[in-house]
Amino acid sequence: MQFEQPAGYPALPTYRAIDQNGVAVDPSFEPDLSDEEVVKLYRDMLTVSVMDLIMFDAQRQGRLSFYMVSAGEEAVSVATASALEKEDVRGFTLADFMNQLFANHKDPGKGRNMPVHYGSRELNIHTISSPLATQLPQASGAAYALKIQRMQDPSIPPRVVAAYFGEGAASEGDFHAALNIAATRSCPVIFVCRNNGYAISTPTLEQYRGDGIASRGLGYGIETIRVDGNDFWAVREVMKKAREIALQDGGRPVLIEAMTYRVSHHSTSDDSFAYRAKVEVEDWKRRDNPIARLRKWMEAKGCWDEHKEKEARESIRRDVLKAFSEAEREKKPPVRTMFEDVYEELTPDLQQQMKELKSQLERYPDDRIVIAVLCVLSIAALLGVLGIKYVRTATRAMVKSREARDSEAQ
Ligand SMILES: Cc1ncc(C[n+]2csc(CCOP(=O)(O)OP(=O)(O)O)c2C)c(N)n1
Ligand SMILES: [Mg+2]
Repeated sequence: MQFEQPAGYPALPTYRAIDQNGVAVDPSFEPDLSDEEVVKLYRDMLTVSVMDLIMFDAQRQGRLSFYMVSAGEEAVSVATASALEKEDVRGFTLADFMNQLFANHKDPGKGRNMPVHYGSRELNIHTISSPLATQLPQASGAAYALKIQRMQDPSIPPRVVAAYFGEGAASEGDFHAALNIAATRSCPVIFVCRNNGYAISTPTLEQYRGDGIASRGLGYGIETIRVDGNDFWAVREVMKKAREIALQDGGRPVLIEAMTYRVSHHSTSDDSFAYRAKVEVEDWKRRDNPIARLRKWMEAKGCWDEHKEKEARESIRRDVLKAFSEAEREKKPPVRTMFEDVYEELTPDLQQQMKELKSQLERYPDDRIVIAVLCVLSIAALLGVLGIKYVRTATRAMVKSREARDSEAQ
């Protein structure tokens, strides 16, 4: 009799196509994109990163309530999406991002969700939801539906579901339920785990004792791969293959664990230097970064240089700022939409709540004015306090110097 020891098994390998210097390390790796196509995807990664910097600052200026950046993880999203079919997810524009962030009337969610909870019915993007891992059983269910649809009507083009989550979300029960049902029902779903080292303040060391998230896929009988998430080419190759596998034999689930590092704070509500050293982040930034890595590969190939980089960053910045100010100027959705779309007709209690909200808004037509007045009053009060203090100090000094003069004269 022998108990199996986790330590007796080697860690699952990590697939890489190019190294930190942009040099190919997989001898079988052949880029499948033209120079123009790679440049387009590189610009997509730059766009994410430029938009992140601008929107993080915009949150700090109070122009939106919340934001989350993707710094360090740009390759996972852009490269995986690039390997999906056009009909699946591609085509979400800067205007779409901004309309959601500013919760204006062009946001398909009608401003009812927190910023960064994007979604699009037209592009088959299920709206992001905050409760961790709830999307995973939904993804298995959606994939099962796609499978049955095709069984009933083979003329429907084959499609897969891609579900994204962090390694922290993989601690939820929903993760396990989703993998098990996808495996037993053979659903065409690709689970993409971004292992970025942290679940807000909890480092992976405190999240699990096994071999990351990938080892769990094998436990459920799912084809699994671990990939270097900072390697654009490796992630793209892996996702292409995963799509192929997911569509085999009428449907099969796949698990991808993309190893990366969360360079930024978790969100605008987090200060990561309260739980990790600045030097750790600086080290990562210097050592490896998905954007810098693809850039090195493109430069070595001769399709990119310093001048193009500068031009690209400037034009992306202009595009982001244009979309930003257009979305910020748009009207907000009507108040009534806050109460609609759950029931076919508004229930009496919802009608009552809507009436109360409307009367509050009529009483306080623009709470921003109230806040502005309060700010002015507090500044005035502060100046007043400082002023009184200054007058007191100056008076004391004058009295003292007069006393000194008088005593000298005496
Ligand atoms: C069910 C649930 N529990 C807790 C939270 C609070 N929460 C939001 S994000 C997060 C960490 C998620 O970490 P991870 O899945 O690794 O994703 P990352 O933020 O690193 O991309 C937590 C605990 C939540 N949103 N939902
Ligand atoms: Mg994480």
